[in-house]
Amino acid sequence: MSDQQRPDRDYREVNFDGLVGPTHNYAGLALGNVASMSHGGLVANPREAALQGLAKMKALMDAGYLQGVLPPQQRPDLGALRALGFSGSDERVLARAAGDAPQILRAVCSASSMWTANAATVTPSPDAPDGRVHFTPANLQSSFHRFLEPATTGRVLAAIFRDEARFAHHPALPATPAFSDEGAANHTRLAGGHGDAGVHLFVYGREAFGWGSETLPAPKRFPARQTLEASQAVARQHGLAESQAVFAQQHPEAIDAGVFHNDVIAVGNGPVLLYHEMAFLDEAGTLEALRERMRTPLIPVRIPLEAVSLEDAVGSYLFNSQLLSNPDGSMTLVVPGECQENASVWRTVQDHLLAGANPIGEVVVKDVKQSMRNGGGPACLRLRVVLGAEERGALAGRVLLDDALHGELTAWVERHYRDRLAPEDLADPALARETLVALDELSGILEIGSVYPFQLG
Ligand code: SUG
Repeated sequence: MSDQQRPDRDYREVNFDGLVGPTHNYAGLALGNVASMSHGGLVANPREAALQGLAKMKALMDAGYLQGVLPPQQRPDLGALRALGFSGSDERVLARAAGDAPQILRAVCSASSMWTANAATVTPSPDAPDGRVHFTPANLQSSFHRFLEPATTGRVLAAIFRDEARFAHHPALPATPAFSDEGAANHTRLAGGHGDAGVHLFVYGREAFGWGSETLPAPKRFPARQTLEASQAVARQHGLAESQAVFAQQHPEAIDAGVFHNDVIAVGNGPVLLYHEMAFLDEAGTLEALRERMRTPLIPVRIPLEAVSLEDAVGSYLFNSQLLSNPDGSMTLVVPGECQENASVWRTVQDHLLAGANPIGEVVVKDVKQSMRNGGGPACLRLRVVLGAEERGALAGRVLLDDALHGELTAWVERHYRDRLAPEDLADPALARETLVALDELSGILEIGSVYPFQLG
């Protein structure tokens, strides 16, 4: 579409953060995610988790960034338990699952939809041949607890981005290992400004149809969640041409060190790609492919292994930061508190990032510890959607944060959330009832209509 056809030049990034759900807990569900594996069984504080998330959203809104919110999902997912053969009343289903299969009960209680970087892959309208914004919910088939998300995610996205003239929704890819898709956590759009034509960097961990070839590099310890075939399929759905997309393999050693998504080792914004030396298997080839396609010079900001070890990158989540554009052309990096607690990482932030020749002019520290203990940093908690002014005007529901909505959501959390949730509490039928009451009220606050299974009948 030409600029003449598209008068709307005011493109801005809206970060849609996932509101942490009332069943937030530490279940040790995610193989290859070091924080999740080491914190399973701890007592969680869902209220604090949700308030930490809301405080981050409010701080970014107050700083002038556009902030959106996505609702949590219905948990415990009793429908999933029934599909697995647990029957009888809700109380009986929960009791039997708790007795016979406690790990399955934990999975159907996970509040993992808070990590909306895994909700979907999004292509903004300037890059799509039909001039619409394209969405594909991630199938998240790598783990059972996350595989339960895409159906509701699809309904939520369709409810908010409802206007078919402006928004296109694709089905999640087939939920099978060959098309394992983890959404925007493995996707970065690089462009001059948000409204300029972008190049899409898709990062995958393994090739599905390459078996038979002994030489294909793959992680040895932990699973590679994203496949090349999945990334290619999403690019195809969205109509991206070869000249708009780069497919790069993640370094298998990084996956084995706990980098289960690319956004644990790299983050891009505008023309800037902040990445660790061990992010890509073929670093030089990846940068070259990006440069060939981009219409503006790429600004790589490379952090060498000698400055930050893989262990420190994974422990601090330095790269799971939000890199945000400011009106004066500078950028702000929103890092988790853990970066400040790690001496070599904090030194790198000062010496390499702030003092370096790059647009990053400010580093803001945010405390999202409740989420971090499950391996979710600031960047995991948000889905980036670049939208023009008219597209923002076409959003349905009340999902763009302002002071009033922030106040209502905070009061809602304080009314409904527990401040202590241990694994054994998940079988409590009162918890299931509390969440339904809370979510029904929330869909009213957000004005998104009926998106939950219990509302659909
Ligand atoms: O998929 N953790 C999530 C964390 C997702 C982080 N997202 C991004 N990097 N974009 C996961 O591994 C742990 C749940 C538990 O163990 O209770 C969990 O699912």
